[in-house]
Amino acid sequence: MNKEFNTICVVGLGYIGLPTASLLGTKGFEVLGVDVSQNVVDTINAGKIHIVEPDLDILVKSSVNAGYLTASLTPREADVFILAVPTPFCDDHQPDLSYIENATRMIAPYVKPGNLVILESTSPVGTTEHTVARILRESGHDVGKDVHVAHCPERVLPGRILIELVENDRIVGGINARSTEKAASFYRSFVRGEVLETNAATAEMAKLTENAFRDVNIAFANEMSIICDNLGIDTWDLINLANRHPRVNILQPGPGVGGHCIAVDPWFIIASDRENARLLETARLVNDNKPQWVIDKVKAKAAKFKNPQIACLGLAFKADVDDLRESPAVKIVRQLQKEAVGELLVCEPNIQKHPDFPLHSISDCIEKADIVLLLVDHREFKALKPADLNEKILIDTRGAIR
Ligand code: SAJ
Repeated sequence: MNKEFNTICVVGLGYIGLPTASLLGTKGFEVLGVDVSQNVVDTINAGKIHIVEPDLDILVKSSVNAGYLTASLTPREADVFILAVPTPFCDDHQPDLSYIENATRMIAPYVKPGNLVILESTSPVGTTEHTVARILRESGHDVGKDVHVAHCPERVLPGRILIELVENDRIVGGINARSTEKAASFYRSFVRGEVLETNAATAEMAKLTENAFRDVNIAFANEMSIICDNLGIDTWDLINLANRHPRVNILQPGPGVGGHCIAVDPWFIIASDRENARLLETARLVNDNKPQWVIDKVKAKAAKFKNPQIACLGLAFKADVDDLRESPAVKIVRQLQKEAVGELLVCEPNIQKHPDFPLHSISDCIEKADIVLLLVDHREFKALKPADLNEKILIDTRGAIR
């Protein structure tokens, strides 16, 4: 165990903060997790979890039971502070930094000389310096000398968080060389991947670039899928064939791009240089318009029935997770419901219930449906065979039933 860092305060106990806090707890750090929600705090202190992620329950339970992880509404003194709060965008796609500002203000009174403050939240370029370091300076800290500040973006994939937290290479960028060095040494104490050092702005941009890269590539697949559909070509066959070229690797088309990352982060780059971010903005629009294309397709098929029964398979933003945030599937089902396109039979095997849609079993959906709309390639749906859908109209937005 690194003597320099014994106590850790993690602010924000969501999809990144909680796995990070509990992982650190199992590595022998003394961790305090801070969240604004009493319910989240109580749940974690009881050794339980409020989100679904493979094996996270075991990790939280063992670190809480061993006394290495506790949760609280307020921070306390620590060697390292990790900020893992959301960075959404406002209506005009401008980044909303209020969570980062509030979290920094919250920890400022507990920070002391020698401490390390790490921003893990995905952030527009300049946030580590102009928001986190600035607020700490305004609170009287000698930032860069006494208090070290760095950005270390999280890069874990929901569904594989606990593996990727340890295995992924990490990028660490401090507001000065000493901050970078300190933060890198902290991550090296528990990460198996390589820890790569840079400055704060490059670390911020690296994270945004990774997600923008993926967004642009998914937009390419989504655009091709629409063109292929118009030309009567099976997109998935086409992509499989094109991907046999040694330098081509096309991603998978779908009903749109969801989640809290890929559909959000490119806007942070666009907001910083709109004039030049032309490809990025177009990609965002292509992906954001894909749900409407799916809705139009369903409506065209539904028009052939008097009272069409439409099975909507999946609500999550991607396969085999329970996360419905920014899910294109939810957007599509909501719109179909609003326009009363037919009788909707919704199935989402990863959640117990939904406030707006009664949930049905797969077999119930398939049995009653005239139209089967596959929205998420959950493993349960991929097990379906074309023969199971005899005489039904299949709209498979993920190419899952082959
Ligand atoms: N999607 C497609 N086609 C594809 C791949 C994805 O339509 O070929 C869709 C998914 O269905 C989903 C969305 O894109 O709606 C995003 O899913 P994802 O699995 O690509 O990514 P996320 O949002 O779960 O996690 C991403 C990851 N970033 C990259 O892969 C570059 C993860 O490593 C980041 O840590 C995470 O964003 C984050 O927190 O920023």
